[in-house]
Amino acid sequence: MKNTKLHISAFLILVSATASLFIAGCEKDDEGTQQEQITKVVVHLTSANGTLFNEEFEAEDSDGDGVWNTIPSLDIPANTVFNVHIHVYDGADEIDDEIGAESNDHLFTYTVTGANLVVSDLNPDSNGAPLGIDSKWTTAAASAGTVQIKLHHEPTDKNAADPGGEVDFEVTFPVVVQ
Ligand SMILES: [Ca+2]
Repeated sequence: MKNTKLHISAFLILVSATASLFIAGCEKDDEGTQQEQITKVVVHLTSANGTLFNEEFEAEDSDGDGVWNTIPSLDIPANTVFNVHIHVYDGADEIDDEIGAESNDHLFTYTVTGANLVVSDLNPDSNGAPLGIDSKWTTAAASAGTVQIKLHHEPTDKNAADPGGEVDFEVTFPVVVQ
């Protein structure tokens, strides 16, 4: 009987210790939401007109230090409209849902250089300001350049040229419109 009681107490201590660890891990920092560590970003382009194009491009930063191991070239057809979604990973975990749940604290920005590509229609956060995990990409004539995709954390002004806040990730993909 005594032994059973001891076992139960030990079990309860373990449970409460685990629970505290879990709560600490999810705790918000003083500023608001926790900054993410990003190890993989996948750009998923689907042509808006049917099945012409449906491809994922994965950039990897295995240790999440912001120096990328691999960045593929986005080779995409000319004169095409795409629906684009960005999948974001922290290790094995896809964190798109977390970003969606904290949509007011996040903003994806897209800076195109050189290529005939326009990024528009960033999907909104829960206040109606841009989030941009989903967007529309429109290509024109064949050309080459880059697109820099940046995830801002707790931006101070989502509509400013420099939205402020911290950067969860920043990756520049070569783009070939062909
Ligand atoms: Ca790295």
